[in-house]
Amino acid sequence: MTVKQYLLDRMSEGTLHVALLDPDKQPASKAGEMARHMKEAGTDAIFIGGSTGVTTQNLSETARAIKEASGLPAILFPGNGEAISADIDALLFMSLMNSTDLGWVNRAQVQAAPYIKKLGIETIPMGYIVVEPGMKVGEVGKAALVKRDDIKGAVAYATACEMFGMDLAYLEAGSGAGQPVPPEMISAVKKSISIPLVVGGGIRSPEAAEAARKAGADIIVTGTLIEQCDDMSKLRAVVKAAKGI
Ligand code: 1GP
Repeated sequence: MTVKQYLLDRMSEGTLHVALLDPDKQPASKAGEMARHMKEAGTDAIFIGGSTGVTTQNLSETARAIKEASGLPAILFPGNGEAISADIDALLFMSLMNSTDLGWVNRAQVQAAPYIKKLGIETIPMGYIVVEPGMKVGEVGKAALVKRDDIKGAVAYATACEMFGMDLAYLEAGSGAGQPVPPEMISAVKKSISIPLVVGGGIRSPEAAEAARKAGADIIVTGTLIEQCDDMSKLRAVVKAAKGI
C-alpha cells in the first residue's frame, strides 16, 4: 500500500496525528525511541524535517531507526531539495505557495525531481501555506505571510492547491509559533476544499490540538512539543486531543 493510501484510509476514521522529528536534533537511535513512544501514544506517522542541518546521512539513519523502532511510515518533510534518501517511505513534494522566491515555489523541486524519480520514492504533492507568525520557515522561505485575519487569502491559497491537483494543503504557523493557525481560518479553509488539510505550528497543548481538530484539520502536526517534553502523559493527552479518542 502507498503511504498516501495509508493516510487516506486512516483519515476516513478521523483526524490523524503526525510527529515531526528533526534528524539534526538527536542521534538516530533516540529518534527511533521517540517514534516508538509516539506510536504507543497513538501517532499515525512521522514527518522527518528541519530547516537546517538535514543531510542525506542523518536522514537515512533517522528514517531507518524510526521504521525499525516504531513501524510507522517515515515521510520526508523537506526543508530543501538536497537531502534525499531511498530509506524514506515517501516524500512530501511541496510547493511553498506564498513564497516570493521561485526557488521555494518550484525551482528546487524541478532540480530534485529526476533524482527522486530515479530512486523510485513515493511523492505526495502538497501545497504549503505559511501563516503569521511564520517563524523560521516564513523567513527562510521568503513567505509573503498570510495574515492571521486574512481568511479569504488562506482560502484562496488552499483552493489553488486543490486546483493544481495537490493531494494535501498545509496551513503552517511556523515551528514554535506563539499561537497556532486560528481555528476560524482552519474551518473556513476546510469548508472550501475537498483535499485533506494539514495544520501545524505552535500546537503544544491538548486544547490547541482539540481546537484544530474541531475546526476541521485532517492531520495535526506537532514538533516542538515532542522535542521538549518527555512527559509521556502530556504527549499522550495531545495526541488523544488531536485524534479525538
Ligand atoms: C512545523 O508545523 C510544524 O512545520 C510543527 O510546529 O514545532 O510548533 O509543533 P511545532
